[in-house]
Amino acid sequence: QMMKFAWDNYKQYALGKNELRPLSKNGHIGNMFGGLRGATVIDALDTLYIMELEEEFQEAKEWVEKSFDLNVNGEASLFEVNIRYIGGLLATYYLTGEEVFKSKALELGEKLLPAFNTPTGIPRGVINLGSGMSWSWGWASAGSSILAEFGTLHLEFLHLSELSGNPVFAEKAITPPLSLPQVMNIRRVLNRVEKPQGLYPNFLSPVTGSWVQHHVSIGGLGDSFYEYLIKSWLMSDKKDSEAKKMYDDALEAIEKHLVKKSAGGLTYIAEWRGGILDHKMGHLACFSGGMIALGAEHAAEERRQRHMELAAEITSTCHESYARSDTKLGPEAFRFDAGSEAMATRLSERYYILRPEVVESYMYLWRLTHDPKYRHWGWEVVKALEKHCRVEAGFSGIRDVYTTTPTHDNMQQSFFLAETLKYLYLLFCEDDVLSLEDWVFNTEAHPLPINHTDFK
Ligand code: DMJ
Repeated sequence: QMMKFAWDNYKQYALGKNELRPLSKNGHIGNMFGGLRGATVIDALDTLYIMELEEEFQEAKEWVEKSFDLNVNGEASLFEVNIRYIGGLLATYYLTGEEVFKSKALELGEKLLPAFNTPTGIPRGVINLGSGMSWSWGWASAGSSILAEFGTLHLEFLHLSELSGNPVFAEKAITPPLSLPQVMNIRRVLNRVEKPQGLYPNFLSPVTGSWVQHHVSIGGLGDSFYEYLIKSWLMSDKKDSEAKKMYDDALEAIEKHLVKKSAGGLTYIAEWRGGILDHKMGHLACFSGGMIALGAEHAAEERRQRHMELAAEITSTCHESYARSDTKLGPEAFRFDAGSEAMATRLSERYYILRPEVVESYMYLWRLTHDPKYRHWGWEVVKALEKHCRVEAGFSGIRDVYTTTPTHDNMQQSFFLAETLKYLYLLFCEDDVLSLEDWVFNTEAHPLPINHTDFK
C-alpha cells in the first residue's frame, strides 16, 4: 500500500522526471544522471514486480519502452547511473526475462565505458553520456576518484559482460598485455597500493593510483566498496576468492582500528582521519550491520560468531539512533562524543531523507537469525514513516528527526521505492522471496542472480 501510494503520486505528478516533489506536486530532475530521466521509474520497477503490483509495473514498463531516452548529453555520476539505472534494468530483466530491460542496460553500459580511460584504469566520477568525456568531482581532493564509487561497479559490470558476451565490458585491456575485466583492473590497483594499517582511504588518484587523502569511512565515500567485495564473492557462487580475501582483510582492519564501544555500551564504527578517530556514524554506515551478518554466515566458526555479534550490536546501535529521536526515525549522522550517544549533535545532521540502510540491516539480521525484534523494529519504522513522512501526495524526507512536528524537504527519493520499501517488504515476507541463497542485492537493492554455474 505504501509502495502503491508512492508510485501513484510519482506517476500522477512527476512521471518522466527523476523524483517526485510531494508537497509542490511536481517533478525534480537534478543533475546526477546526465540528462537521463525517470530515475524513480527505473528504481521502482523490480519493487513493483516483486510486490505483484501488476498494473503499476506495466505503467513503469511502458514508460521504459516508449519514453526512456538514452541519447542524452549531460554530466552524470558514473556511480549513480550504474547502481540505479544499470542495476534496476538488470534486475528487472532477470526477474521478468523481458528483452527491453536487457538491451537498455547494455546500451547504457556502453556509454559508461569511456570513464575508465585513465592512466590506471580507475574510472573518474563524472562522465558526459553524450561525448564520453570524463572528469573528477570538483569537490574531491586533487582530482581523485572515490572508493565507494569506483568500488561499486563490479556486480553490474560482470552481469553486463555475461549478458552481452561482449569483451568490451569484461576484457578491455586497460593495461596491455594484461587482459583483465575493467573492474578487475580496479582490484589490481587496490591490491598494489599500500594501505595504512590495512585500511582503505576514500580518495585515490586515477592518474597515479595512490591515495590522495587519508580519510577512512565505512559510511559515505567508502561504504559500498566493502559491500561489493563480499557480494562479488557470493555472486560468483563463492569462487571469487580474491574478493573474499580483500573483504576479510578489510574487515579485520576495521575491527582492529575503527570498531569502538561507547561509555553506554553501544558498539559503533568510527571514522578515521589520518590516524585520528572521529566518533561519528553516518546513517549510510548502518548498512554495515547487514553486510557483516551476510559475511559472517559464510565465515569459519570463530569468526562467524564474533561477526554475527558485531553485526547485531551495530544494528542495535543504529536502532538506538532511531529510538532516541522524537519521530522514531534516525538522523543523517550520530555521534559518540561530548556526552552524546547515538544522537546527532549538529543541527546540520538532524535530517532524514527516507534512507534505507537501517531497515536494510533489519532485513538481513531477520533473515539470518529470525529474532523477532528485527520485525518489531521494522514495524516501528513503518509507523514512523506513515506518521511523519507521508504527505498528501507521496512520502517526503524531514528536516529534523528530533521534533514531532518536522518540516518536510519536499523530496521523495527514488531509493525510497528501490530500497526502503523493498527491504521493509522483504522483512515481512517469507525467506524464499528473493532468497539470499540465489540473489545478491546491489547497493540500490536491485537483486542480481548468484551464478550457480561457471560464471566468474
Ligand atoms: C543509495 O543510493 C544507495 O544505497 C547508496 O549505496 C548509498 N546511498 C543511497 C541511499 O541512502
